[in-house]
Amino acid sequence: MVSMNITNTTKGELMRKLLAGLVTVMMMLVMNAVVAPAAPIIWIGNGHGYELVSGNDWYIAEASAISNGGHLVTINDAAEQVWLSQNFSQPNLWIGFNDIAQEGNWVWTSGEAASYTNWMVGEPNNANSGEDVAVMNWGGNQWNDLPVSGWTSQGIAEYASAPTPEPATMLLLGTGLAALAGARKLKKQQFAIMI
Ligand SMILES: [Ca+2]
Ligand SMILES: [Ca+2]
Ligand SMILES: [Ca+2]
Repeated sequence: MVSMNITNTTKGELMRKLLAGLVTVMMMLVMNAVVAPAAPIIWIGNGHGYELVSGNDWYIAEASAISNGGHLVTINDAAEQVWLSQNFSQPNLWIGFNDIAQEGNWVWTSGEAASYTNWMVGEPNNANSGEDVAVMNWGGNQWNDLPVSGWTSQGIAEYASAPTPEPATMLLLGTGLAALAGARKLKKQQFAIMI
């Protein structure tokens, strides 16, 4: 029997490692809950991270996205649009599409080519005194051009680089079964992958 080959010393060593791993993971979970903001969710279609950013002004939302290493979302194709609508259901979310520089010439703040649009019928209409920035989830899941402020208070940021597991998390993988289970739980919390 296998158990006969395990000495009291190795059992003790195993227990010590499991306990040490468990304590470390619990400390990390507590620290994570205290210091870490909600992490971006990742679309497996391109590996990019996405999250809501605040801003009742489009420029503030874009600045927030830039400060976190990205831009307001660039919706490159229908697949990305579908995923976004499924995972961000709030109405009227700022996106990076704008015609600020030249009326009628819509560009993305990321600099990516404008290869796809999803305007609601009749939009963009540059209504009232001018509408130069866009939201998604307008009247469902389509786009509308709006003034830069006053209509919504949130946008979606897109980050080209997916978050990577922290080195401390990787080290825990070697500290026993408890550590392994804990690290998986932590990783799942931090990097929820949504299809
Ligand atoms: Ca994109
Ligand atoms: Ca316009
Ligand atoms: Ca409009």
